[in-house]
Amino acid sequence: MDSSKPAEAVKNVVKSASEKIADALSPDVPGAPGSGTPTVEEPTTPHDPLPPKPEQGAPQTRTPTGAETGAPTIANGQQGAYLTTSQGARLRDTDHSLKAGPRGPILMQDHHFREKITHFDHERIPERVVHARGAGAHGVFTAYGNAEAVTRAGFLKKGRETEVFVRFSTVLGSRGSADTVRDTRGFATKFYTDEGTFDLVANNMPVFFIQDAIKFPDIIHAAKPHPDREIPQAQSAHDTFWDFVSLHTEAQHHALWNMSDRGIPRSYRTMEGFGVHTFRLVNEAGETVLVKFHWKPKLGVHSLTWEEAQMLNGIDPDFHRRDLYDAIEAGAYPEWELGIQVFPDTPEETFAGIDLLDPTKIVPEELAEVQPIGKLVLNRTPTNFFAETEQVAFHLGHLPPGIDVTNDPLLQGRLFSYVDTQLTRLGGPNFSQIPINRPHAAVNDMLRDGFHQHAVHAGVAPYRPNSLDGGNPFPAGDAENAFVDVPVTVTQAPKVRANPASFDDHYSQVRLFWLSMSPVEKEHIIRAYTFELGKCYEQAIKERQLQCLANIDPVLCEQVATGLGLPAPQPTVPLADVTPSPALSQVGREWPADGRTVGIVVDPDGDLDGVAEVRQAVFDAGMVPLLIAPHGGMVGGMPVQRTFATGRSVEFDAVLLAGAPAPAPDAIPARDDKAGRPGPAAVDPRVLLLVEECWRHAKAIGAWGAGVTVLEQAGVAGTPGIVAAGSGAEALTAVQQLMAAHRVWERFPASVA
Ligand code: HDE
Repeated sequence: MDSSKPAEAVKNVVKSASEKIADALSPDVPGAPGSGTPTVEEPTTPHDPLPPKPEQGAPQTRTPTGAETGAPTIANGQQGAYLTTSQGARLRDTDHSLKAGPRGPILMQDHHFREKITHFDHERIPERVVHARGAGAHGVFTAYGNAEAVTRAGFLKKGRETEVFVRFSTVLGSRGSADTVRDTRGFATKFYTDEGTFDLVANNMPVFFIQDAIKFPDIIHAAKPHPDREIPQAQSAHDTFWDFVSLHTEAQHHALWNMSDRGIPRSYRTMEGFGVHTFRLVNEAGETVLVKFHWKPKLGVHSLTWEEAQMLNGIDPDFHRRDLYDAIEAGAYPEWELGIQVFPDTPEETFAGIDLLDPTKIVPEELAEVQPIGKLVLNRTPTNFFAETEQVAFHLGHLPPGIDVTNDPLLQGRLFSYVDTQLTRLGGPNFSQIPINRPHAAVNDMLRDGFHQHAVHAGVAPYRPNSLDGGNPFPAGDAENAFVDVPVTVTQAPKVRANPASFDDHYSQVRLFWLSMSPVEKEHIIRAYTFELGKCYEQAIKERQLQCLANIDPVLCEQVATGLGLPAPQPTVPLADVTPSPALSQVGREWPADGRTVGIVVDPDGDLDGVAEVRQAVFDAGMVPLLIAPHGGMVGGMPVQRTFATGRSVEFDAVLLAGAPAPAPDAIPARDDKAGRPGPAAVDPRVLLLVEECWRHAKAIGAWGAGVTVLEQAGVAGTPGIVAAGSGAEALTAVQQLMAAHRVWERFPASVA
């Protein structure tokens, strides 16, 4: 061990960072846990901490008050080659506590023991009361410039690039819950603009359950697990949720979105995002417009099937975060366009008769086009999940000059809640000084002291007016780009606990959403309601929700009632005469397949040259090929990523069969529940199961050579979306075309119109 040459030692233990980057550029599947390649033997040579993986990013090294330091981001991480105390004193041993003899009690004086255990005892912080489970990534937002006419916000000026951190989340489950539950998803973006941070705290659904923030504890208490047994985790298929939403009918619109395919996204990369509320923009001239924010994914909006979602909860509960990080690592950077719907800022605050302050309503895109104003690219994964994804703190009041709020009563309540919640979750009022939350703009706030104060404020006069600090800091005016509180006129009115009458319509837009769905999407919604209400215990709750469904649409109500074995009630309100909005449907268009996963079933005795060509072609198409073989290790010089024992259909967007592998030694057809049909088979039964599941989930399946016989044995040959090709290249081309539509729904004619 040569401790005088740590850099040299690094080389001996791990590949250098540049070699690793070269590796990452060569076709390789994502998922390597670290930046070095470990040796079998335990390393013995001290060296500096390994560099982050090439795809990892970290918050800039700003000071707590927003100044650039110029230090590399790894300066925030561990330093040096030797183990130290938190004060930097080098330690001789961390495996044995200091005892009164080898068999004696631990000594009170063991400061290292106490420091290590005490810190460990306090590693957890309260999880978010909602949106506890999330995954974050760094990226960059580039403005197109066309919003300059309506807002003075500098980061929306043409060509401006702004660093961002995005956190996606589920709402209901705890931090350890599964990713693919049926739920709304959070889509929160922190724009580190040079005029102050802007947080766009959005969801993947454009409406919310309630119209007034004071109801938030009610809906969340109803949707969270029952207080006595704490079940079910991370889902709405239970009595308290349906009890609340069937009584509080303004929740019906959001409930329908949750029951639609939007509730089970294929990926964070294939979700839309919505600011929900109406915001107010103000331009250089002081003119205002009202807007709704939209995120449009480059890959289109796609979902899992319900069976896939359920299977994934067991097979890969981290499916969405893995997909996000693997896509970034593979270079298939997730992309969205930010768009705005723009409405005139009239005293009524309505558009086409729709109340813009009612968060249970949308404005159909056919009535107000979504105008793209910039592009978001996520291109770096976090270096440390806790420091970044867990400690990031969003707040609707983080607004730059040019963006202001409206009187939406939900938005107004959120303006209070987000700071309040961070005080407990992040342990005090200085959460803005945590590295991931540090602004990229100069901070001069006169806020002082408090737990975990990282800044070292100079000056003696943190008050205004003062003369002792020469009057600093000074209020800014328009010329200095001060934040604009738009002087909106508030109509003289009595103080009341009441909603405007326009908030009373709870059904017309729910019907609009239902009627905008394609037949296959309607079928999924019917099944989702039937499942969720079927999981409720109380008959009264099912009947009450059926009444709500009758007020949305008779077909929806009848079909769900049939599944529940209950009579379908008649509507109690006139069915609204609405114009469907085709933009709400997810099917019927074509999208790129970047970063999608293609499983390739390999027979070690089959056409391995063909497999190598197809594997490369999948890489070249910007997708990730995973070889599925009877055993691990290598096949034909290629690494095997999944075996028949470890792989499962739900991981793949499409499957290619490059052979008809015979049953492997570990296949036990008669009793292995993964083995599929019993009895002697020419093909490994788990391959047949894979094909059957992919077929049921409407995925494209291609085969060539001996692989074609697998299609026949699985009984799927000749059905829509099944490709029997003459070569691997031909099979891949056909499968790629099918993947553009996401699923082969023609395989399953819908039972409703
Ligand atoms: Fe939130 N919400 N929310 N919410 N919300 C939180 O803030 C709250 C609402 C949303 O990844 C909490 O830091 C109230 C709508 C996202 O860190 C909390 C109301 C929308 C996230 C809170 C709402 C959202 C949160 C919990 C009713 C979509 C995750 C932890 C007025 C537009 C952010 C935290 C992240 C998180 C309160 C309604 C989106 C408690 C009171 C509507 C994406 O402050």
